[in-house]
Amino acid sequence: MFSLNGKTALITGSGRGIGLAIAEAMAHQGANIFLSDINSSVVERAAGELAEQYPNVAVRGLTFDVTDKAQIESAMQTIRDAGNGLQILVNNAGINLREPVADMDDALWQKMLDTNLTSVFRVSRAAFPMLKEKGGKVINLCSLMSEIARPTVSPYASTKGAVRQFTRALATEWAEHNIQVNGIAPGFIATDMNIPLMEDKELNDYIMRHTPAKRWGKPSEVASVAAFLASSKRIKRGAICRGHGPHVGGGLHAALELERGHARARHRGEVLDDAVVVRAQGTLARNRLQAHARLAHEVKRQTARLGAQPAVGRAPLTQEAREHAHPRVAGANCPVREHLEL
Ligand code: NAP
Ligand code: GCO
Repeated sequence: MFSLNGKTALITGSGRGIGLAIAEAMAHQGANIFLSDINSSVVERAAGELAEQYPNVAVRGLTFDVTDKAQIESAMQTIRDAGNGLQILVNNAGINLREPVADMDDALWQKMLDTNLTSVFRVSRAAFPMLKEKGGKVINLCSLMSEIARPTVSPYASTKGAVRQFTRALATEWAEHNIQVNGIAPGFIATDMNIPLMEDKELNDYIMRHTPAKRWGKPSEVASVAAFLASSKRIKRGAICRGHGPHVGGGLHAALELERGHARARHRGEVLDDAVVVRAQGTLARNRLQAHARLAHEVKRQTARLGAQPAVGRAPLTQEAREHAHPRVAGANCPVREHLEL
């Protein structure tokens, strides 16, 4: 259904992890693949294995550092010389060096900016002349951290937030060239990048507790979304997906969205649309409209009981209402909350 037959794809940072899974998924759909990575032995091994797995497509390994302009240009020349141009670019290469801001040196910050953000700009710019020849797709790896954060990931969250905005801006700029630009926002995916988290019992437990799917995501689950976004069917029609794309995180983003709503209400002690935020039953991933309907019903009950007029706008929660408020809203201690800024 989403054939990539005859298309050529470049996936940066695809010697392992999500990038390699994306290369496999696109080869499976018929695309010719340029794997690339900073480490030549990693990329040659991965390219050899992929070529064996998919003899019906052309697979080549390119060793280039996405932070090096000259190496980027040389890689693009190699792709140009191969003769089929380039129709799909996946800006996947990325790192996550975790450090509290107070202890961080400029070199670490700059390395994160160069690898996760500036590379997306430089590689996209270098690929543009080939992409616009026949129309194409750019897929940027954003992150759940494009929108939320936790301690020690400030450079990562900053760069992924910027990649999200860059994706949106580029989508508006390149649409006229029939190049669709999309982002993918994976949640917590089981790759080498996250070994330290999987080994951190408290954080791992928090992630599992707040992820409706109750497990770490798999690189292949991100890859199938990438193959869909790259699907040649939409290159002709002009994609319906543009700008910042799907979350792939087992429902964690949805769950945190609902928590965020409660946290904001608690933070401002605000009355929401005549509704005092009170105990909202149901799972965290419950559809917000259903939760609102429950809130409205509960408000009427509470208001009748308290004999108060439904307050509108910013009104502090009454003591009695607070006692009935959802524990998180009432400011109950939520030890894991300090991990994620909602
Ligand atoms: P990973 O397992 O650490 O793999 C990253 C790949 O990028 C590695 O092959 C690495 O090469 C390569 N790379 C690093 N710096 C490079 C550079 N300067 N030039 C070329 N290649 C470079 O990471 P991952 O989990 O697969 O993540 C892939 C992408 O998805 C990243 O952009 C990440 O931010 C994003 N993402 C990941 C998650 C997740 O939970 N895993 C969630 C959201 C977004 P080496 O093998 O030589 O180190
Ligand atoms: C971290 C993790 C996350 C995930 C992912 C979430 O340290 O919090 O590495 O950043 O990798 O990016 O979407």
